[in-house]
Amino acid sequence: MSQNNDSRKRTVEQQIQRRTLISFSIFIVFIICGTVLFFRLYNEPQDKGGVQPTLRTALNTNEKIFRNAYSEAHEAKAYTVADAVPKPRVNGSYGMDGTLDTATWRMKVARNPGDTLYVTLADLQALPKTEVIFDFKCIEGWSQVTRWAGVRFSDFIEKYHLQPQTSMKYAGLITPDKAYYVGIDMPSMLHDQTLLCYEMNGKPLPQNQGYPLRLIIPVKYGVKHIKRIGVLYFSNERPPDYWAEQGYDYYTGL
Ligand SMILES: Nc1nc2c(c(=O)[nH]1)N[C@H]1C(S)=C(S)[C@@H](COP(=O)(O)O)O[C@H]1N2
Ligand SMILES: [Mo]
Repeated sequence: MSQNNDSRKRTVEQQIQRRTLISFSIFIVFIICGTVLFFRLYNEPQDKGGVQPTLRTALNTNEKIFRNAYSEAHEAKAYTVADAVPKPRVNGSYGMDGTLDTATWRMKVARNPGDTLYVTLADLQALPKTEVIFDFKCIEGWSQVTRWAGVRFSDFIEKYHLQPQTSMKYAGLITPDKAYYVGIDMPSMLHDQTLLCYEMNGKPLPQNQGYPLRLIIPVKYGVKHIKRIGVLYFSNERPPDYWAEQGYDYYTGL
């Protein structure tokens, strides 16, 4: 009887030992993996975006999952005029120095190498006007319902016969002084809520919100809504992107 008890006791002790050993081994494996990953990241040179290739691979994998999970035709939720805030917040002023004069401003569209199209504000206003009211989201964590109008990017492409250019993978946009720039995948550019925008709350854009022309692209976070567009071009390579170079995700889709 007592022998039986003893052996049972030992079994329990053995079990405890066994479990302790397993937990400890798992712990060691985690420590080793963590250390290996740490030194790998530590020694890895950063890419142009200041991000190590291992982390960039993770960001790009996230992008693939996002792209597959969200159909290209999905619409950002639409709101009514009454939902829109009267004085939208101003955020970001790179490439916005001084005031812009539309007497000399043109949007330069790099159609082909050595073939540039110059588009005035009046040219754009002559095209059909589309209004978009949506929840504008900044990566910094704020959002607000805002109201914009302009020409749908896809309408602009059609009227200016730029369909061949849209077979490229990306569009790039740059401020006139080249200080702010974004790159955007073509399906998002051609989305029917994406605007070359010249009005906010039924009035011309204020200078600090992109006068005379900005991008409104509700399927993306605020960073991609470039204010004061100077140049539009097309590319199969990812165009340089201001915030992607600071380590943010390139796609920044919603
Ligand atoms: N030229 C330019 N466009 C820009 C920025 C900027 O710094 N410069 N900031 C971006 C960011 S981070 C946001 S959230 C939105 C803000 O637009 P708003 O000032 O109209 O609110 O503009 C985007 N477009
Ligand atoms: Mo932002």
